Amino acid sequence: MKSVFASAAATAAALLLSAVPVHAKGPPPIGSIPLSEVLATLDRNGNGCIDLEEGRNYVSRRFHALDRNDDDSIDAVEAPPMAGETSASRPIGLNDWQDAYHARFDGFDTDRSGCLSLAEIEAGRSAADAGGR
Ligand SMILES: [Ca+2]
Ligand SMILES: [Ca+2]
Repeated sequence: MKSVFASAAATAAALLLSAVPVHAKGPPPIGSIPLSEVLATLDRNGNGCIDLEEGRNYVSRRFHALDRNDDDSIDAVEAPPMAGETSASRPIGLNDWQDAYHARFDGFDTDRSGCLSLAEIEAGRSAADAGGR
C-alpha cells in the first residue's frame, strides 16, 4: 500500500514538473507593454517620454532575468521569441540584445528627439505590426 502511494506521489511530481513552462518568467517584452502602462513602467525621470537610456535599462534588466543559467546569452529555451520581443535572434548576447533595442528605438524616434512619445511608440508598433520594418 505504501509503495502504491509512493508511486502515485512520484507520478504526481512528474506531472507537476512537466507542467512547468520551459520559458522563463520575468518582465514582459518591451514591445508588449500596453501603451497605457508604458510611461508608468519605463519613464523613470518623469519627462513624459521614453529616453533611450530608460528603455535600454529595461531591456538589460530583462536580459539578465531571462538568462537563468547566467552564461550571458539568452537561448530559445530560456526565452522563445514572443510578440513585441527585443530581438528574435537566439542565442543572443547582451550587446546584440541592446543593439537590437537601439535600432528599434531609432526607428521609432521619428522626430529625432532622443525620447519616444506615446504617439511615436504607437505609430512604431503599428508599422511593426504591419510588417513595415
Ligand atoms: Ca523619460
Ligand atoms: Ca543563458
